[in-house]
Amino acid sequence: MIERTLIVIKPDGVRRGLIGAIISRFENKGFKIVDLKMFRMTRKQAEEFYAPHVGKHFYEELISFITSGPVVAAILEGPSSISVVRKMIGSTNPLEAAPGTIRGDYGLAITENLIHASDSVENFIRESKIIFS
Ligand code: FUP
Repeated sequence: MIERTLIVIKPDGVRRGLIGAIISRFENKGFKIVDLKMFRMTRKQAEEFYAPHVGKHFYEELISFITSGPVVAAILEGPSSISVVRKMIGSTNPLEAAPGTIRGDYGLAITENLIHASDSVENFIRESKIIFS
């Protein structure tokens, strides 16, 4: 099924000059970029975005990291994009992410793990409203 998903290249990915390398993977795979935006998340946007994680031990660190510099958000379209893109980014912890995935190839830290991708249609709708509306 053709569907859309959201990716966010986090501040570490932008700082390290990996925007092109990361976006290329999705283009090379065949996904269409239907929207693209570089911006810095406000604290309010970050709190809405990460609302499901309120109260977790890493929450404050996550909010301060995601607002620490610009991010690049894109909406990708293609067959089963939500599950395929999740596979391409790899496990949350880059130390456990398989080689060949983005986190597996570029990351070593769980908070600074380079990229976010929506994990369900509901979260795609919720997250893309926060970023693109
Ligand atoms: P993911 O869907 O793979 O991005 O991971 P989660 O939604 O479970 O977590 C969101 C973000 O919280 C992760 F990208 C990184 C951060 N996090 C931590 O910093 N420490 C943890 O123990 C778990 C997640």
